[in-house]
Amino acid sequence: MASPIERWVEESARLTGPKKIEWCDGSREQHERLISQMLADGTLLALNSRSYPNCYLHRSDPTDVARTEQITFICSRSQNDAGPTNNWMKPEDAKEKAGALFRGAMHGRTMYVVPYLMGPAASPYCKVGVEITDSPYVVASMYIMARVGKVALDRVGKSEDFVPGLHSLGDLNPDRRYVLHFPEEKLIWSIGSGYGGNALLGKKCLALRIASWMAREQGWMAEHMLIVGLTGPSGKTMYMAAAFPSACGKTNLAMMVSALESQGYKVTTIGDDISWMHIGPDGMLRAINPEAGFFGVAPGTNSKTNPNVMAALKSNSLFTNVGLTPAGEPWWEGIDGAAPAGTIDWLGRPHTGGTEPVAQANSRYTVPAGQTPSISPRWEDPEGVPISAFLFGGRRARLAPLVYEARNWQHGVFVAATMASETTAAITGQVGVTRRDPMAMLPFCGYNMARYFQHWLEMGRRTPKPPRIFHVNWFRKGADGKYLWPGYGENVRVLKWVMERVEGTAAAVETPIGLVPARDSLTLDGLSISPAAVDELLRVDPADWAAEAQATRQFFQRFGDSLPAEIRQEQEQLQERVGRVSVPAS
Ligand code: OXD
Ligand code: MN
Repeated sequence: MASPIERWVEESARLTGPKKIEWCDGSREQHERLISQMLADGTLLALNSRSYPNCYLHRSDPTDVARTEQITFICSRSQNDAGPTNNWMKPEDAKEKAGALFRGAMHGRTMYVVPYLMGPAASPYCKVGVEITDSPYVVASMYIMARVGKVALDRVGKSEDFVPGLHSLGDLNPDRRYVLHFPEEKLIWSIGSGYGGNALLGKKCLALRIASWMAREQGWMAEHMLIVGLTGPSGKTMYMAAAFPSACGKTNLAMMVSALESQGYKVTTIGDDISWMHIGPDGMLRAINPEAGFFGVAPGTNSKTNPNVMAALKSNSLFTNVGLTPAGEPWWEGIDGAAPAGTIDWLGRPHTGGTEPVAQANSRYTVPAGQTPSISPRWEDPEGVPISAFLFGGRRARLAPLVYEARNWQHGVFVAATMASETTAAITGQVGVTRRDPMAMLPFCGYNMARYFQHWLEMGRRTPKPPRIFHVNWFRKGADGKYLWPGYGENVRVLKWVMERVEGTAAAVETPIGLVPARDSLTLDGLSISPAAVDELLRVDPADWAAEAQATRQFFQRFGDSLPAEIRQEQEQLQERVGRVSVPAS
């Protein structure tokens, strides 16, 4: 008798009408065959086999280069379950609309069936997904980003315990592009895009949107967080998870080379994008990285901003929409060195040296996680690593100090829920617009965010030893408009302060927004920074915070009465505290 997976594959084949069906077993031969096929038909170009062995360049359709939030929907039965921050469509309407597009969409194409695991195979917390796709590039990417093939089929057996995801490139027309999540059925449908976040269904669709819904039902957490370990001179490692909106340096922080290595502080990487956390038998939150690779933004990546990933991406990697040098090597804006004469841009045209970028702004590398020299020996620990601290942050040119600690869990949830980042010209063309992005989950929370805040509050109550919560801001600027903090490897100084707060050895000063480092509790030796800059980095301006409190109050109005009372209470407290300070002394 056919298994549930086989039945779903048959049903999908009846809908999409492929010329053949190929099951992906995760074997090397199958992978190599797929690569040869893509080299032959131009889907991939081989890079220099000496300097970039087993690396390939893919150029996507020029209209299909980024995640598209406007066509991403949560298709829950009730609109209220999707909440005010998600696009919503009735499940029947979504099936009808996208079903019409899927009908016959794979005509003349091969349908690949990709069973995959999110999470280490030995972990009780990993989940099985099965992606059906007509894009061999998606299959090759899934081979890097997830554990593919037999390992997943063995896990699911004849059970129904898998998340099905149906994907087709369709005709790549942006008007016929949908990314649909049916959380009650744990089903994903994606059509019309071959781009990472829309098409690699294990990542944002399963590991965040569907998983966040499951996590709330089952009492765990699926978060848009990197996971790092900080090892101190004693040899003991403390693990932290951090959430930042895109373009705030998550991947770079995850793979940072510590500026304090000579003092015995070293950073190791467990994950750069997603963290699944369960309450462990020791009472701590235990985090696994459900992914097996890094899908990072290429522009700006170089041997200063991220030497570890630069070393990792020298083999077995895919590059999407980057430039190509005459030596057959990838090139992007901000990589070490200028573009050599004869470089071809991401559209395949000779680069003329004009203002047109060589690499698309959202061009990517896809790299096996195990290849980064900074990978933690525990990155595949089946039980996960114990998390001692959460870090939240964004780009705030003026408002937020370098680091501050929340007074307690409830306050920390408020700090995370009010997280925001100011846009940069590179992203939107509109500089300095503040975007609220609670927990960096706005585009990824698969249900009503008011309930998500409630889930956070409950997880804090249920976790005997919850992580301490911090807010960081690497992007504060001085009056001259220049960054006050050097960032990158120097950020370890902030991680060290966090570690020492958890251990109870670092001093902090109470302010209306939380606990800011006492002036001499930060390790600044070896860093050339003026005392005035440090004061400015740690300053809390009540007038700015009063304006911020107004803005967050307005943001929360979207959630109406569903906003948890605790968040409302924290909001009122902030307003009261900053108000109190700003009253001039009589
Ligand atoms: C990503 C994102 O690609 O957050 O990781 O958009
Ligand atoms: Mn991300």
